[in-house]
Amino acid sequence: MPESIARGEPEASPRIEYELQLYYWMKLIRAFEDRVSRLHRQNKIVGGVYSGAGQEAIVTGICAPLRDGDFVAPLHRDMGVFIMRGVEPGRLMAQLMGKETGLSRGKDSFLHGGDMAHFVFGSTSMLGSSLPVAVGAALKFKMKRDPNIAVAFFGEGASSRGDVHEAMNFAGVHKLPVLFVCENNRYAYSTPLEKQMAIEDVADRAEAYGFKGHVCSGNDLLAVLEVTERVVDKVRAGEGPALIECKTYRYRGHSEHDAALYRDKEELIEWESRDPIPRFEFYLEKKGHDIKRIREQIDGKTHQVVQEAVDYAERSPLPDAKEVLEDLYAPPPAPVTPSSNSNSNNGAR
Ligand SMILES: Cc1ncc(C[n+]2csc(CCOP(=O)(O)OP(=O)(O)O)c2C)c(N)n1
Repeated sequence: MPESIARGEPEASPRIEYELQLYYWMKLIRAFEDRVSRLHRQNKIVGGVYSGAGQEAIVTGICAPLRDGDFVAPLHRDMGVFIMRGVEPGRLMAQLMGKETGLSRGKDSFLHGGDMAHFVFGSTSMLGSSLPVAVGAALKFKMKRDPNIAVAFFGEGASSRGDVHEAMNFAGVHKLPVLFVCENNRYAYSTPLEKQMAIEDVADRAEAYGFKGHVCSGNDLLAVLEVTERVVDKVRAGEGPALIECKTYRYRGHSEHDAALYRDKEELIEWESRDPIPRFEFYLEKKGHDIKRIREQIDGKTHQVVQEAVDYAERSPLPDAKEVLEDLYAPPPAPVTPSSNSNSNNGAR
């Protein structure tokens, strides 16, 4: 979309075009998630809805510098990762509505619905268990000398789980190309940060596993982008894993059924005043853009994209009951014959 905005600005440089694209992505993710929250109230969504509203700068700033073929394991709050990695918004919406055209053909809610065509692993119910999977992908990249990297998102709540530590330890020992991203939004469901961990920064844990931890404001797109661009280059160059902790806040409850009464209203207002979208608009305006015009154009476009996604999902059929047992298991591997086995280590696996 921003290419067309830039057409009215003949002097636009690739960097300006890129920044407008980032703005578009943040706005699209917010519009998509807000619509999903409304659809949930209309009883049109299957399963829980975990809105990432307020955390768009993290998903955008982390995913923008990635390349095709990089493996990403999002957390349950990261619908934006799918959008950023090129999954069609209509298919994502169909997944949320449990339709045949969704990522898992109507067999799941948003949780577990990955899209390996775009190298996006579905978020797992079991908190933190996607990190060892991302580390496995990174191990494969290293063994095959593939220049891709793996990215694993997790919350500060998940960081208290054993899987997370095992994954980081293994990645540190083997210097794997994996970026760990902690979206620290201060609450794990109703558990506040200080009841979750005895230290201030999750990033401090990285050092114990032999790599660097970085802290940035997750509500400042430019801050997330700056540290990600720098760190991703090093991870890709074979310098081993890294951890980026983004300090942020979620606006809505843990999920749509949670009124979040355990939070102080003042605290929410304070964080809303640090919203990543107006913050980036301020930056664009100071750089000389006509932000009112850009906002209008982008709002029009994001509304259209989201509406088309909803229309597509609503028009799509529910899955046929006959398919209920399809796609549950990977096809069995081809049988190993003595001749195809001749190079193996006495058949040992
Ligand atoms: C192992 C495990 N324990 C508990 C839960 C229940 N649960 C689901 S989400 C959540 C809070 C997660 O907090 P955090 O990891 O900080 O991510 P956030 O939801 O804040 O983005 C909890 C406790 C779970 N799904 N898995």
